[in-house]
Amino acid sequence: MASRWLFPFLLCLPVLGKDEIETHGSSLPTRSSEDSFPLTSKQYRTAFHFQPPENWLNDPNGPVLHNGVYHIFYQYNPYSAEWANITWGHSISSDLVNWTPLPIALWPSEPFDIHGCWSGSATILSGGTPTILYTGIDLNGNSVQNIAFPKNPSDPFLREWVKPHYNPVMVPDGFNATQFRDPATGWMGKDGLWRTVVCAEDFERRAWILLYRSEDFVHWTRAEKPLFRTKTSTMVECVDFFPVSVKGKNGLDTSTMDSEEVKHVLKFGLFDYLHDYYLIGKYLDDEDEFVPENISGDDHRSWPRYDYGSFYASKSFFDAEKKRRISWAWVNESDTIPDDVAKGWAGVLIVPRTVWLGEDGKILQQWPVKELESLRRDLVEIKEVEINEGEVFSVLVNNPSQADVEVEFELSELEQAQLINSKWHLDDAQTACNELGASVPGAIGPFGLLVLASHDLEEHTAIFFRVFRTPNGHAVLMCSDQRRLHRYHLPEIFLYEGNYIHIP
Ligand code: DQQ
Repeated sequence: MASRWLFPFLLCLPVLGKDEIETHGSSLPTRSSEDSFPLTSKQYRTAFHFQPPENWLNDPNGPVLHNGVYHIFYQYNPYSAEWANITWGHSISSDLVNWTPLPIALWPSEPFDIHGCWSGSATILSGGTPTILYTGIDLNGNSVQNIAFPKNPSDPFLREWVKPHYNPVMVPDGFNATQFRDPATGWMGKDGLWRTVVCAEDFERRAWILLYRSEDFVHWTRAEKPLFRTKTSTMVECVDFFPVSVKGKNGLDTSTMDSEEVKHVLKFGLFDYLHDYYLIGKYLDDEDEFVPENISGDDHRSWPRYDYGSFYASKSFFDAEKKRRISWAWVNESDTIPDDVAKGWAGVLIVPRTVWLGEDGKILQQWPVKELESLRRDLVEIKEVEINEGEVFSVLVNNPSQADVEVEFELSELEQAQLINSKWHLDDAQTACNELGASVPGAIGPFGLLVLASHDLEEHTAIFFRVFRTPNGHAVLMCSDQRRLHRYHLPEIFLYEGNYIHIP
């Protein structure tokens, strides 16, 4: 870490702004949170993140690149801004930045999906046409897996989808019939058989990731051995299973098999915690066995999170044109149901990210796709500002509810950092973020950003850091805290979040 200044300060990006930059001591121009935009204001819609023109969105489904067109499907309520009447919304793009909404791809209409078309995936079959596997909630309220094909495979936008009458193609035999869902993108083994995995729960409420095989992608047989099982949560959701290269950032086709140069990632959401976790390991395709390397026991608290904050139900795909793997996820950006209904929308997707295996082979790395840089304009550049303890440096920009911020903090006197002790929960950053918050003073920190802040700072989201000494070097605790949002209605687990970054 560079050593220059000690920065026990907060940098503030307010919600309301003019086209100017102001530096203040501890006093800021007053404007109370009461003056914020009305809830229904378009100001709160996103410009960088994907969201449908109106109504409710949750999980990203079946992302795929087909003939130069990116497709994103998503769990969508066409009638209202609350979770109900779930269909597959559909949008397309040529650059992952500008999206065109298309007609809904899958509607509940048949006995095998009449109560909802839930999450699933797209797989490009041997002829080059994407095929959808999705969960249907059937007439009895049970979960089954269904298949759907493009009605006209030569339509460049794949606007219409057909659900063959022979559905369902997988049923929850021997498992809890209401907890069986989210089929992953298929891959083909060296034996020429397709595989997919599906999340399930047994009658003791333990989570399974079931493996299925098929010759034709239509007739599926469950393998005796699951790909994975865990007791750390009840159901798991939205499984994603994909290969990563041990050399460099290039993504790999989902059917890339076991070799010295390939590891596999098994990602799933834990239903009890609403967070996505991932395991890295070797997939021995002869035996269809996945051997995780980065975990030591069956306890999610020691497993790596895919990301922090409101991030769930992620789903990746291989971009064969640019040789990269791209990941999407759902951000549960919502208020109370009446507020969501009043403003007419709820839920966005993360900005698409390229994902690859870090050099140490132990963690995934992610970065927004390059195309997003085209959204950058009205650059505000501030260099070398020194701010003293307790001060706030305020940056007021033109369209302040959308900002892409790059900030570097340089710290001096790292030796001042407190030695970490059990009080700071080295293994449990979330508890540390909660207990320390943004206001408990420390030797180094808290310092960081207040974003979406009202001028009086009554309302804000804090993203802040603390530096500790550890027996092996330093640890930076990174936290976000949304407890000062004016009208939040988030589950407690999303309100404060954090992660320790270890620096040798
Ligand atoms: N959302 C879908 C399910 C999935 C859950 C229903 C995860 O298929 O398990 O909208 O957010």
